[in-house]
Amino acid sequence: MLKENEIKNAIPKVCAVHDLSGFGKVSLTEVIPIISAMGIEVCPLPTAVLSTHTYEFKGYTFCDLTDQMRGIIRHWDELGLKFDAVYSGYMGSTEQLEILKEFMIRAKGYGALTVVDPVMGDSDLVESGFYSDKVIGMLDGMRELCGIAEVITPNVTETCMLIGEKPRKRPVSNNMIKRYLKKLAALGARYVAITSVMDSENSMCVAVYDGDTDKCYKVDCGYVNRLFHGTGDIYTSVLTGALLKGESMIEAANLAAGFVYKAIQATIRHPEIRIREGVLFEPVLSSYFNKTEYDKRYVEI
Ligand code: PXL
Repeated sequence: MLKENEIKNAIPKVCAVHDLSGFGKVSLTEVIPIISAMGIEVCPLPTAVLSTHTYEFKGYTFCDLTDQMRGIIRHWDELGLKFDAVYSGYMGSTEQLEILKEFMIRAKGYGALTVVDPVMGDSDLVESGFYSDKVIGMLDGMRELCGIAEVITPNVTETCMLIGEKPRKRPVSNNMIKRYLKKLAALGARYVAITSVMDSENSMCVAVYDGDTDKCYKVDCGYVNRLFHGTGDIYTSVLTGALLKGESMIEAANLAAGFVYKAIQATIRHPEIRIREGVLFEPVLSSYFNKTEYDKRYVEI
């Protein structure tokens, strides 16, 4: 459970540090609608503006906003803004990691929840060039950020990069999952969720570590034999919103997995949607957060 903080906002405010990609749903085009639908205000601190995200698109535009980020933070400081959470994703440069580190340490100091999705790539995405030299160059900075954040949500590839191991052949055994979780937690985070874990030939889960109870879990995501794009940002958005609303780590992780599952089910009804377009979460948004009960998708491991 989150500790009491000294922030006095009418409704919780999340500062979302992500890029804005105009087409192909990822980052802010997912973070803003999802967290808003959970009754939480989103204040974007954009890292870059792109015409599309970088997976399976060629010739996309990329406008780095490093200098803007400094000015935005300065203005917010003048306004005396305090955030209930700072949640980061795709970063445009190593310099931005330094800016974010300082910003997060201050936010943590006044009681904000800090969430880092250390977006660096996925082995399935290597061919797109996303897992580039630039990304490799950001690894040390991402690792430091993961030491500052209370919640981190890497995928399996990012996990291996962060803990300095070669990505293994899938599927990943329970013992291996627990080892990954503990090694990630040793970087400094209290709560860890590893996304897109293939735990058997035909099952995908999110692996969760809750430092409050020292327990590890697997949360079932439902298996579909197809790659989906932008699901990591959807997952961490719901997780962040649910933690801010007072859910325990495992209940927040469960709620997030259920949302991604439903968005994927909505997407596969439209085979004309290409992977790079992202998933159809919009039809799920209006009803999902109004329910009072959710399927239990997790087991302790
Ligand atoms: O979180 C995924 C993501 C975010 N932003 C950009 C990306 C990607 C993944 O491809 O390219 C720009």
